Amino acid sequence: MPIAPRRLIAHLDMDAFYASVELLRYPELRGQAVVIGGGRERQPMLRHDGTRRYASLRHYVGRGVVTTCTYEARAFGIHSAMGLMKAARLAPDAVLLPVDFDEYRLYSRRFKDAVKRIAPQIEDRGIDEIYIDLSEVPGAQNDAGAAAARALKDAVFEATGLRCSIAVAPNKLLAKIGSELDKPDGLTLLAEADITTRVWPLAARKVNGIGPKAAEKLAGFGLHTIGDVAAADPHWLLANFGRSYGAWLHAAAHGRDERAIVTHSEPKSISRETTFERDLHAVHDRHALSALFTQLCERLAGDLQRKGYAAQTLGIKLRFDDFKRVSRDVTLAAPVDAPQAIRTAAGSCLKRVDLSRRLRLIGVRATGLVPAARAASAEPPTPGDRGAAKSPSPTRHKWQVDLPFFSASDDGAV
Ligand code: TTP
Ligand code: MG
Ligand code: MG
Repeated sequence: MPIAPRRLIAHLDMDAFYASVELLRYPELRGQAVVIGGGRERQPMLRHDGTRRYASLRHYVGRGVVTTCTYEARAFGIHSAMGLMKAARLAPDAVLLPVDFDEYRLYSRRFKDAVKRIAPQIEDRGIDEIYIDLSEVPGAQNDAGAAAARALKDAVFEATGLRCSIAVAPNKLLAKIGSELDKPDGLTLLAEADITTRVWPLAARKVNGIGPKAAEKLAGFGLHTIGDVAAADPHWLLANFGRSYGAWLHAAAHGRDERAIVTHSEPKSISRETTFERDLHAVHDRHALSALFTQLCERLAGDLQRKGYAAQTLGIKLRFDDFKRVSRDVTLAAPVDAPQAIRTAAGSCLKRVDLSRRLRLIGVRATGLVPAARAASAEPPTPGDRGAAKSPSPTRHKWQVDLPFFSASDDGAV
């Protein structure tokens, strides 16, 4: 019998993710303290001479918080969730940029796709982080995953221009702790033998699963570091933190974690959206808009069919030239996955919106997903529809960005 390979689990987390994506389009800000947060009204202004004028933190008035910031801004003591006015006191000259989730989602997808081409076993943990099972990646067993991790960092940079930090460890718990040890642009190998020296001195809070409340309670007993928790009597932990959490605390502090990489999750929604390069008007650009809308519905149908789902509810999302957002949806009598049925349903939503302003973005979203097999009796797919699902990605229209996003936790934040 072949021996099972040693588990090599990596955790990858992008460095200053939203801020780094912004620096790709505003490279002149590299090296500066840049804070992401606040509303759209702080869009950089293009001057006549082609240079840009950025909002600085000093003029900020309001209750907004820092979403994230560059490492240069962190040097002033600024961090995520800090009030922008407090941040302004620490670094008045820092540049303030608004958040642009669509852009971050695009880069999130790009870096994950780049990783998957090298190591297909990944667990999505949110917009900027993933676990990766390197156990069976060729060569990884020879050097504890060092070369594979280096290759992943290079592939992410190649695909996105962004840096990330990776740790490789025997399990998810240690990998997650490890990826923070050498940020930014880190590559950390953490073995069981390193637990006492590298993990035990860290604050208990660094364990993913010890939240602020548990950390406070531990501190109340004088347990501050992971090592303190590891040294505590396991029976005492059970008595004070409950059987299940107490036992987990003991195991976690000793770096034990058997959880597998979860590579699949059922999607809650599948959607397609397009941001136009110039804003379009429902009447003046009717033909272009109608063709794009139909194309989006066809692509959504292709996505649904490829993934094997039919949708009970179809919705649209629109963003106007003043950045106002509108969404509408409709729940159907039977789930659908055919392009024409999706176009009809989405079209009925569009009729319920005042379209007097120009549009920046249009999106179509399928929710209430059911496995297509269960929906098949409601609407048998035509051969043409299935053909569309198999065809490669259609060529892009020159002024269109097509962003598919496929989310297990989409909350319909339209
Ligand atoms: P993080 O990975 O926690 O932070 P980061 O990528 O900005 O920086 P680091 O180099 O330390 O990893 O979060 C990823 C993104 O999630 C971050 O860029 C912005 C967003 N975010 C919030 O919206 N609110 C928050 O409180 C935090 C912590 C992050
Ligand atoms: Mg990050
Ligand atoms: Mg993260």
